[in-house]
Amino acid sequence: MTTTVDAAARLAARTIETQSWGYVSTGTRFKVHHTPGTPRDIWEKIDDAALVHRLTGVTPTVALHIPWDRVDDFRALRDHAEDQGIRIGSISPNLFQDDDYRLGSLTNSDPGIRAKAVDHVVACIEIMKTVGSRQLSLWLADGTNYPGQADFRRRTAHLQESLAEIHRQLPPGGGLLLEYKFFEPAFYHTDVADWGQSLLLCEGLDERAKVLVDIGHHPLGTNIEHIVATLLGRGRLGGFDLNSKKYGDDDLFVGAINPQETFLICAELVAAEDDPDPAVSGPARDILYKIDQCAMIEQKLPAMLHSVDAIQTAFAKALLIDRPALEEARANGDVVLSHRIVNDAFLTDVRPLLAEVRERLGVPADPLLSYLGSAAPRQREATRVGVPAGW
Ligand code: PSV
Ligand code: MN
Repeated sequence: MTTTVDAAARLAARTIETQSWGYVSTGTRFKVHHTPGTPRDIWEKIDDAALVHRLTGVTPTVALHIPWDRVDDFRALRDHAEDQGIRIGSISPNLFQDDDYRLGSLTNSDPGIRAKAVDHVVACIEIMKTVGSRQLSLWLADGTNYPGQADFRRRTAHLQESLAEIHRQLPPGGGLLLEYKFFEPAFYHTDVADWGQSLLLCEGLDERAKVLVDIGHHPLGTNIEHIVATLLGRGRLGGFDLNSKKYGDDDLFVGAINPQETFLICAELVAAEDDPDPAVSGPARDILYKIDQCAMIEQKLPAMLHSVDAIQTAFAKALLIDRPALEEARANGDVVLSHRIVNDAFLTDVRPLLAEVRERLGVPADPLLSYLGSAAPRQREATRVGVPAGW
């Protein structure tokens, strides 16, 4: 079993990436509600990401989405982030908000539209080089709405070819993370619908291409921790979009609906990090933990602080699983005891441990309450007048 001192050190070193679009006004197709203090542009989104890092000590990078976060001078944006103690993290291209992509982007049967989509992603790779980003985080909205609408195999072949072209342009040390989602906006078929399809496409490239798991992108009841373990076993789990869901791709904050699921996913990750086989532990220690949530009616910055805390809570519990006892119970075929040992860790109150971690990091013991009790919320509301940023 990991001692609490080891656990505190590991928790202090575990970093989480927040996302620029988590700080702005988002909503459903019915209504976008604005909340006071919302950033008006990418510069203010970075200010909020930096504030979250100052309060938590564990969120040193912020993900960008292009073109939502496009600026004329990305070097200046990089400096703006670095001046405040954070860096720009993964870059997400946007292949879903251009009329040309109505029938698909990288899968489109029109070579001109495929080339346009590839060019956009390559432009994002150029941004990666300027800002010093290591990961291209790619999600495709491509799919069809009706049976008969298109040829599945031909679309997959186009996609594989487009990905190979993109992959060749990655900067040294850069990786491609391919996210899957089983529906929405397409309702009949999605070209990268599940982890297996994403893995097959990644295996058609070299080891720098890995699968990204967005927690909300699974049918209800899916055993996500099993998917995570499968990908870890292949060394192809590259990252997460962390959030939670009750029904569809709800993008609620992390752990809100099923904290046990978050914990069980973390348990697989910790087990892989500690695996004696370096082919498993190596890639497991190089995973991007990105938040991908949308605050629809709630305050955005507190929602982000809450998610960071929920992720740390789940990892803290996972680190407390008594592994030797679990191994023994499993070896004895003791089903009830095996479950009991894992559940004991889940039921442990890790708030004192997290307070210790935060003391090590020199940040408030409770970042959310500290923020809410500070002058920052009112300052942000007073200074940020005008139109808040959205999608
Ligand atoms: C798609 O639903 C997704 O999860 C992708 O990660 C996008 O980049 C993000 O949401 C945009 O909101
Ligand atoms: Mn996502």
